[in-house]
Amino acid sequence: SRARGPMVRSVLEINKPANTANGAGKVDLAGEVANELKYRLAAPKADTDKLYQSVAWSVHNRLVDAFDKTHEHWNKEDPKHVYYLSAEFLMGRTLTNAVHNMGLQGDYAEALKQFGQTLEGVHGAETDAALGNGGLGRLAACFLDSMATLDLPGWGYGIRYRYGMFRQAIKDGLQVELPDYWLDNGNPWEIRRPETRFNVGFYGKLEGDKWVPGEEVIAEAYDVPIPGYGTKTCSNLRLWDALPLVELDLDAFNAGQYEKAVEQKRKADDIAAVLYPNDATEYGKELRLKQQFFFVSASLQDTIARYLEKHSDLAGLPEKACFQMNDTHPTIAVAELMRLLIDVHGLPYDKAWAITTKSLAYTNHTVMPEALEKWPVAVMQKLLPRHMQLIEQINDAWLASVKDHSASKGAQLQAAKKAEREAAAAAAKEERAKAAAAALEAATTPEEKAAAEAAAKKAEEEAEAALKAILEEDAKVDYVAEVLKSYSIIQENQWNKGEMLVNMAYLAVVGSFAVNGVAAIHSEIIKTDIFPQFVELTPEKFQNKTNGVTLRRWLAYCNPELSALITEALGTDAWVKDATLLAGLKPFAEDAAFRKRWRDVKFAKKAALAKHIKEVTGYEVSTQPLFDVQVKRIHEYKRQFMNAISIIYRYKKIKEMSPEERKKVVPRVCIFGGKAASAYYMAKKIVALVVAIAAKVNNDPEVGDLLKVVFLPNYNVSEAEVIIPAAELSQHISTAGTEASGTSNMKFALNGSFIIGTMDGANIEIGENTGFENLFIFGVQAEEINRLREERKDFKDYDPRWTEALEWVKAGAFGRADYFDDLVASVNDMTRGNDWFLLANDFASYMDAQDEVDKLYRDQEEWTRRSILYTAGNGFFSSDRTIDQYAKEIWSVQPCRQA
Ligand code: NBX
Repeated sequence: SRARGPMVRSVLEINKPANTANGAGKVDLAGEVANELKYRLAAPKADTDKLYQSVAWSVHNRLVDAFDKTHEHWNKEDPKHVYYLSAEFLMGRTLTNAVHNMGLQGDYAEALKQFGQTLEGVHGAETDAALGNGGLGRLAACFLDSMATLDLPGWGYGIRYRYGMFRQAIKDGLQVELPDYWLDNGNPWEIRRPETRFNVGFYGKLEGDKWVPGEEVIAEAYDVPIPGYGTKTCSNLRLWDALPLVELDLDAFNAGQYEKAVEQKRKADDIAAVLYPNDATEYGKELRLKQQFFFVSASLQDTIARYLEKHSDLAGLPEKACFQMNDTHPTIAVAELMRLLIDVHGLPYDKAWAITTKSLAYTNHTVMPEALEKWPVAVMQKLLPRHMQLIEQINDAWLASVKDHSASKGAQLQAAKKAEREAAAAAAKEERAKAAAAALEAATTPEEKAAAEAAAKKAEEEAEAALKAILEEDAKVDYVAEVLKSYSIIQENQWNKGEMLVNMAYLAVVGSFAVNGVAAIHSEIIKTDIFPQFVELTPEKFQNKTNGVTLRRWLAYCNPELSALITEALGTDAWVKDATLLAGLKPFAEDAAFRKRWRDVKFAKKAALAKHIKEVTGYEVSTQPLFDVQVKRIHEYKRQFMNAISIIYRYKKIKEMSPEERKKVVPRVCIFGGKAASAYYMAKKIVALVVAIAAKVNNDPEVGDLLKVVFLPNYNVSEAEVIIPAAELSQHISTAGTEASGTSNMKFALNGSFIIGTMDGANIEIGENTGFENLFIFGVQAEEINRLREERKDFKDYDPRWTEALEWVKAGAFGRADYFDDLVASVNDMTRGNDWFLLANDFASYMDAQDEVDKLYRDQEEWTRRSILYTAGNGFFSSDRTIDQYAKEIWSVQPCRQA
């Protein structure tokens, strides 16, 4: 049970709340829960839902105590803070996490007994806070947990979306999206701060440098306390809601113009209404830019106001505040910080620029060109005219500063081009000389000799003229201008000539003192492919910070059974805070009795998942087969389609086998989960295909338990907490060079799941930590991708297994042949220049790797031995390690701990 999780000293002992402590220093939690039930909820009876809410409100009180003490302490000590600016925080549920982090699980378990309930029992009544799309948002949530646990003064800043990530359902075999109204029952995890409000303007006009906004809204703060693990520190996630300046325009109302009367309110409501459900950018949508500016402006105003309560000179801001920009979404911060310093606080441009570039840092999470945000100048000009003006000024100053560099680089390029042309001409000349000599040799008569000589001379003259012409052409190319253009923050849209765009990543690079990628390979790729020209100038700016995950949520709390076993083996639960201690499990891999217990835990988690599968899909799966999982956003680059095609092939072969052959098959349950962005055409078809495969395979009596396929709808944080501990194999099979890091790969590995994957993202570092011999690595490497894209062959020239399975889909084996037509064509119709992600190319080695999986799974002792090595080897991927690196190498923020 969850109560068997790691124990920390209860914050009730550490932080005795004055208001609820009775004479003996013991808090009557049951009484408090009863109070919440009666007075806050006015609930006639304690059903699970009401009980959850009462417990949550009681925990809220404990959080407020810890929150207040922490902020009192930080306020007194005035340490440097980091502010994590992120459009997304994918928090999931809070109750279990908060109770365990504060060490209150025993106390609340005891209290709940009086209501005939358990903590695990009420846990499921909580709705996920799904204010994020996927990896990027969940990373932000893990970072908050680690910052608090490490006692680092730091806040998250974001948007309090009223609708989070849509809920996914499957209807008639297709994905449908349902709204996520997560605030329906109130939210016990937030504190509204009506006294913390800032105005944020949009539109309007410029009078010289002075901006007169045409629309204004109020940003109002909501604080979400973030309790650290085993510490008194409870930090803050501040989320902004948008309110109108005027609820109701009375003049309009009295004039009978009711729509106009509420127009301001409606406009404000739109801003914090809904999370954009794309995990790759929404091109040019004004409301999205409005959201970004809204939360960035409020957060910067808030921080500056707090700074000025204690200090008078804004030049000192970088010693007290560092802003980490989570991808390009908050990068309008570069212009907004400049505006606030210049327009509001009266600083000269140069001083403001010095402060800005010492305070901002930027993390890149993607190399996919379509996800690198570029805002049309026209949209920016309309919505944020002053910011556009400042961006132009920043760009001009920036380009002026790289002028000399561009001049010499341009001249170098030009000289190199000339040398290249001349070398080619010289080589051609040599060839011609040889040919001429041969012709002369072959000529027998004087006439033939003369003709050969004349021809050679003519060819020579023509070649010289051609070279001269081409060199003249080259000389006309303005290399210096080309180089300068490559540095420009404002650039022409390559798909729509004439439209100018603001490249937000470039703005971030120019405005930041540090730029980092999220895994070793990714940080190299951003240097060589995304920002090479910037690396030339300031190589020291570019860093790597390999992602991590919080071991609290992703091991200790989601897998209390495994945690208990680990704690018993290590003789301590200190690994929850010091993940390097997991290495101490290595010797236990050699212990047969320990392996048996390890297997028993995995089996129990598989049984729990099987039960869940039955509840949500109706499919019955045995707990004996290998549980093979791919859960993540649905994307072509993540190649769920390749996994699906391999399952189709497996299915076809099983059907063709004799009963004798079938006995040798390693049974599998193939589990998928993930949302397709609502407008992502191919991704939706991939979901439909998996659902269709499941419907066919699971109802085929010939196949039975040898193969089952499951699409678990509405993959989210809470689903992940049930799925990940039960996985034996997990798939991280993106085309090499496309997945920046991946973070679920780390969660699976820590829960003892094997990885089948490509040399991509953090898979590589997981291989280094686990031993590559323990991973099922396949496919080509990132460096080969460009060449292979050029060389794509007809699909019929690839692995025959690939062709066979695809043809079967085309022939309608899973129904909807017409509907799947485009999907199949996307990987096999070379006339359309397709298979961009090289599925066909990697399929053979993928299938070979899958055969290796089956082979190893037959040897359960060896399988278990290596499974233990996954958990033992991957302590490196704790977000505590990641955050420690950010704090030391980027933020210069030190822990500030209460005694
Ligand atoms: O960030 C993800 C990457 O794809 C993962 O490889 C990486 O592990 C993770 C954390 O670093 N990126 C991601 O989740 N992006 C988004 O969710 C996203 C959301 C909105 C948007 C663009 C991207 N406009």
